[in-house]
Amino acid sequence: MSDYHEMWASLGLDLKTHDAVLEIVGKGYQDVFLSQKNRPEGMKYFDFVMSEVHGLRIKEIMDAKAEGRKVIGTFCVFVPEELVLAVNGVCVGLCAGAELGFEEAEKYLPRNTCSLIKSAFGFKLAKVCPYIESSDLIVGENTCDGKKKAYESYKDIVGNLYVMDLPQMKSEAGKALLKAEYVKFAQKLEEISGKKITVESLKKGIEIVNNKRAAMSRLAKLRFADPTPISGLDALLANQVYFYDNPERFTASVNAICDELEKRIQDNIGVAPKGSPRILISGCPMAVPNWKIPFIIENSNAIIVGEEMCTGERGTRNLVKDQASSVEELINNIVDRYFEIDCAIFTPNQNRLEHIKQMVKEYKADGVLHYGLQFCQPYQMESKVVEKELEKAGIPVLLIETDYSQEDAGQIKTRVEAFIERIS
Ligand code: BJ8
Repeated sequence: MSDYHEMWASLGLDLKTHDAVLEIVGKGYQDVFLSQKNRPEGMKYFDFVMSEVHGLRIKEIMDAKAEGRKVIGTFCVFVPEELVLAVNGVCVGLCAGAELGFEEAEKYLPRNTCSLIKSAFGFKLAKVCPYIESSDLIVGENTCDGKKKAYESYKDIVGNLYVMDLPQMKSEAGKALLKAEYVKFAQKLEEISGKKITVESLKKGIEIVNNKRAAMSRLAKLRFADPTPISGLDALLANQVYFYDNPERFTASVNAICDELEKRIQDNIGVAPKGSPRILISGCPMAVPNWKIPFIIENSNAIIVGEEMCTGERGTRNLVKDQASSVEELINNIVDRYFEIDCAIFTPNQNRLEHIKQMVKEYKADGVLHYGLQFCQPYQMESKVVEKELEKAGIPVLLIETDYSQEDAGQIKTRVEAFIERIS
């Protein structure tokens, strides 16, 4: 790896803490990913991306900024990357999956705030995230109460926060609100980039993101096979890298893995023996380096076959229709696609229940592990409804509530092992 210290210093990172973070994440990556057996060759690309996630990728982003392109940081899959690309911007995910800077974060947030929100504060306050520091605009969204209220303080810390309102109900009024917010966001992007969104530029943005999502769907479908050709950990990694990488290069790399996996399926090669217990994970998103639960599952002789999460199918399914002759019609098509996202902030949220059941069937899952972050009201509340609905359908469910610490890993492993025994 090249020496990027000068670049990190120019971004105002705390070099000592940042070096320590890279070392811990690098070690974790070795233990979790590189220790897996029989990985697809194509995962080498993702290993490289991860080794350079604060290096080469940030260098590329800085080069893009030098060319006048704007970097837009996001915390939610409701922020349409298509619009960012339509002004030739770069879209990056800012969610973090590690317990860092929490003490500082708790000066702004109550202790009983979910780890995802705390880490957004922690990473900023500890000055360890080059993505936050290189963002020209950070987009917050009024989703759960935690995020909505936290952005009021986050605004003062980052200084370049833009907040998007979001509906809470799948009604006509809700859809109209989403459209109004996307139109406003498009105007904001035009204002900061100095570029006008045209039919051509928006169609191009839609095409790039559709291709990225189509590649992820292709990868997901290959996991229907038994034996499964790729581990859940590696598939999750692709879902996480989805938020950082150059979209076109990412799409090509995922499609290359898919070619390899198709060959594996033909040759009956899998990462776990045929007939291994198959688990679907459902719930809150898992941001890098939050690999605790998948690591436990896949080191307990089971295999994860799908993710009903925003770092998974909730974030990548459904494409935007690109047939339209005006920017407004294209924005309508974007609204149609994003309005289908069944995040637990919506009430009621029957579509999510149907989607989980549909995924269980398609992926031939033997059981569902519902992952809820501690203090996450929407997903914790909904987990009870999910449990009831799945049990009614004869699908075994395990509800896990956890945070970013490793303290409960042993206890979770015991529960996961018992669950796997039950579904085997
Ligand atoms: S569309 S899941 S990315 S809001 S875990 S911060 S909900 S208290 S992340 Fe999300 Fe968008 Fe929905 Fe997806 Fe709040 Fe829960 Fe914390 Fe959460």
